[in-house]
Amino acid sequence: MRMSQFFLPVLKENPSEAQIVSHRLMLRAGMVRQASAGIYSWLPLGWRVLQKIEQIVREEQDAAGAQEILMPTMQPAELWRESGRYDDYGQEMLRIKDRHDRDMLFGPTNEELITDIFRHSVRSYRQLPQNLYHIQWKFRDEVRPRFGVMRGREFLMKDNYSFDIDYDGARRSYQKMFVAYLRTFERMGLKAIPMEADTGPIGGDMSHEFIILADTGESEVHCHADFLDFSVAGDVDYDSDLSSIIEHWTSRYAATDEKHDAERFEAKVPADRRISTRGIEVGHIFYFGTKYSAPLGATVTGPDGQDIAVEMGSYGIGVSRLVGAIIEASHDDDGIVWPDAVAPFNVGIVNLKAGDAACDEAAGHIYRTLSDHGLDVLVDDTEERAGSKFATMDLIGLPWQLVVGPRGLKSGQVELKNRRSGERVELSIDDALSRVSTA
Ligand code: 5CA
Repeated sequence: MRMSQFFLPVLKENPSEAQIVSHRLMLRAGMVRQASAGIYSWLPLGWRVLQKIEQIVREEQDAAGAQEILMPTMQPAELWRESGRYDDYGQEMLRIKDRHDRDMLFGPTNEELITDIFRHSVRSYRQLPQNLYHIQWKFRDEVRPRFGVMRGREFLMKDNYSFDIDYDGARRSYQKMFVAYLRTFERMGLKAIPMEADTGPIGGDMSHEFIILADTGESEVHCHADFLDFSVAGDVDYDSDLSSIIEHWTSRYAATDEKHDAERFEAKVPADRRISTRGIEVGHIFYFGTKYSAPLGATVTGPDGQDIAVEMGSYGIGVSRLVGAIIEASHDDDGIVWPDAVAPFNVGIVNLKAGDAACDEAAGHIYRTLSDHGLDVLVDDTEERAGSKFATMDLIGLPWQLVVGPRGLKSGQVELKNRRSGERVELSIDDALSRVSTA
């Protein structure tokens, strides 16, 4: 992509409405634009990141055996009356009437709709287990939408729903998602810590929130420092017994404020290993048994011919919130520092003298070679001053910057900068290309 043609409305000044760094940087880097309180348009740079995050989520869901579907944003109120949540959900639910005066709503979550799909499609225990997910916009009319995409009113969520014949099956489905979540967040360069959590309006009796530690997080959290060294990398066989992974990740104290027990915390965690800070909830998983299947009549015929209400769980990831959460976890004074896996482009080429034959030729050669390697490349071919080009590259946070200028080219050299470490080296074009494409 050429910067001269790219829709990248960067802001030179700090927007006054932004209270936290991720919101400020997303606005400054031209990633999003607010349409109304808590509702955003995603511009090309932001949309690219959102899609990369979505793709990681999708791949890890697929690997864990979930299947992708797409449910609508608009839902009929009747289903929510069947579960009893139509009135319970209160003002957070956006209620709409269609032209026939029928009550509709913009889905804040999908337990009812998926249970309706299930009860019309599955009859026998032999068709279980099932686990279906979608990545779809949700609407919650939050009292205080704030911090940009972190607490929006319209936001993108991956939500999935598991159906099992009994508690043991449901527990296995829960464990698979627990592990899939650890892997999903780790791939994005995040340290997400599973913490025992309250179930809130979703209900149920087994629940974990996945929390990124950050001063700007909305909830207070307490955990053991050992978590910072935990990892779930490597192959996982989802058909094997996952209990040992779950035990490892629940072996240390970790709780959000609602579940925090200061006495237990002090008893279980040595003083120098206690972390009490704030956190961002990027995922939340729930087991709630027959809370929806019983009232909605989602039953299957069991082995003995009796009807059984299926055991369910639901699992959410805040896909759009993750864009903000990743920036909170990874930025410096100059701008965003994208982890490779979610960067909007892998490499930015700064052509210091656009229009100069040698510079254009070298920048074009580098661009084509890296693109052929499957990397996403943005080339700054504008006539901006060098200082402003560098500032924009740092602001938008691409992992690698390759600076092509007339002076260096005389000796066949370009400058390669690593955005995260700040390290800069002068290299031949070939060496720079192989360094970036093998990184
Ligand atoms: N049905 C369940 C799981 S599928 C559910 O709705 N869970 S939730 O309410 O915890 O939401 C799942 C995730 O969506 C949260 O962990 C959070 O990361 C994200 N999320 C929730 N509310 C918002 C919001 N207002 N803005 C941005 N992201 C949000």
